[in-house]
Amino acid sequence: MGRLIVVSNRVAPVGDEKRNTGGLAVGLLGAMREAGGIWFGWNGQVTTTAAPLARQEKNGITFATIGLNKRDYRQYYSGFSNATLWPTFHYRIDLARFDRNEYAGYQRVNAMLADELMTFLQTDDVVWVHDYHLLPFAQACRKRGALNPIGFFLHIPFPEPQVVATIPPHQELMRAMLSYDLLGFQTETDRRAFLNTIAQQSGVQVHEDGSVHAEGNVTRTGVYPIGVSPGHIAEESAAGRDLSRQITRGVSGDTRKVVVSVDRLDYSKGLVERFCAFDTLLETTPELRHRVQFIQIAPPSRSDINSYQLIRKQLEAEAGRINGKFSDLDWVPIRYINKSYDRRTLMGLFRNAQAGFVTPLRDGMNLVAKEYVAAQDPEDPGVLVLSRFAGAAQELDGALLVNPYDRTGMAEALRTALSMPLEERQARHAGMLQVLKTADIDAWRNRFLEDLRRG
Ligand code: GDG
Repeated sequence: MGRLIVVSNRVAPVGDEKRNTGGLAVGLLGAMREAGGIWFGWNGQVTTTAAPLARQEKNGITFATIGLNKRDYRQYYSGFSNATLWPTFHYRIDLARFDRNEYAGYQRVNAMLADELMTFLQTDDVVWVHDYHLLPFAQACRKRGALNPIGFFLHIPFPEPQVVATIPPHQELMRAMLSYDLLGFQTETDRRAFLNTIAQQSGVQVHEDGSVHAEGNVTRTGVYPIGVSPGHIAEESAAGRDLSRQITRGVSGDTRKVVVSVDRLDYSKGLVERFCAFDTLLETTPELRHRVQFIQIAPPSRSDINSYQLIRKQLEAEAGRINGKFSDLDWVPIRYINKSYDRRTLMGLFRNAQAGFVTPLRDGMNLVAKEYVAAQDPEDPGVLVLSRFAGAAQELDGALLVNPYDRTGMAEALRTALSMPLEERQARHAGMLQVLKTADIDAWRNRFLEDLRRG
């Protein structure tokens, strides 16, 4: 079996694996370890001068990383990737901008990464590329002569054709995606949207099995919902339970119910709408005041982009307004926290919370929803309140599904969650846990890699 080369915008930092690495990184590291693999991509640093590719080995995996200079970072990362593709793919064309120079930078960095890859690519290597930063990466590799199997997995949603069409070079981008041998999506909805886009905008033939035939090349498509490691999470949550109790004791007391949310601070996660829903809950259910504690953990992300600074300001204002309205000497309804915690604490916090409140406006999958379910005590589980617009909603049918644009509906679901009888909670949780165990992170990567290798 040839080596596995994983390519992603960001390579997870080497070391400190146990404490902080998320499920995705652990799943990918496992696959690379099995196949003697290489993880290749940006090291997260912005440099003033060009830095050569650095290689570091750990536990049988090579981390091959490179820095980006300021212009590349601005145009490729903050620009076209995160100010054009990210908002558009999350249906926020109101927040998207297009700048030709940024697009040129995006293409330039993809070409530069392909140049680097070619320096160590061997003929029997299999290449697995991740996410929207790298849509034209396979095309750049093919231009440089790579004949290897190259697969791509899109972690975020794929939008409807009319939305894709708002990106000026959309046809070029869609064509470039057809240089991949296999394209993986989180849900059937995403895959369908991609195939419709290709059929409508490129005039390329789409076959019934979901493959696309263009210029002598066949690109297969598939649905691979990303999963978690329920076994690991159960261990982490049991270990983190006391830790998280100590942290929350001061705020939750013994009788208060806890509602928890954890998201990167991103406008796609529906945080403002969620805060408003909590406001509505307290407004319409006075008996819950003093009795419920909402903990929102939201580590800042992409904070040099305007729309991210704006969402942060809006949230601070909302948290302040709601807390000002309802707080008492012994109770602050919303704990809004802009920092990150280690994984065990987080999983322990999930386990101690009676409701997981996961309400993105759009999300490719949403791992937090799955982690919340996996972290519960099966004997006394909490209830997941989940947006119907998260990919996870297509699998987690034991959740209370909500429309994140309907604050009254969200408040009602939260009320239902907080008063749900034990038997119903157990039944809903058992069904969802079974789904998580069957379609876990190992199954996700094995299915994708088997399909890619099969060719
Ligand atoms: C993209 C897609 C798709 C969060 N805060 C802390 C922390 N986290 C961890 C969570 C979870 C991960 O980060 C976030 O994953 P999500 O899936 O919720 O969201 P995105 O970052 O937007 O991920 C998404 C995903 O890719 C995978 O395909 O599901 O739809 O947008 O694991 O637990 N981890 C730690 N401390 C924190 O404070 N340790």
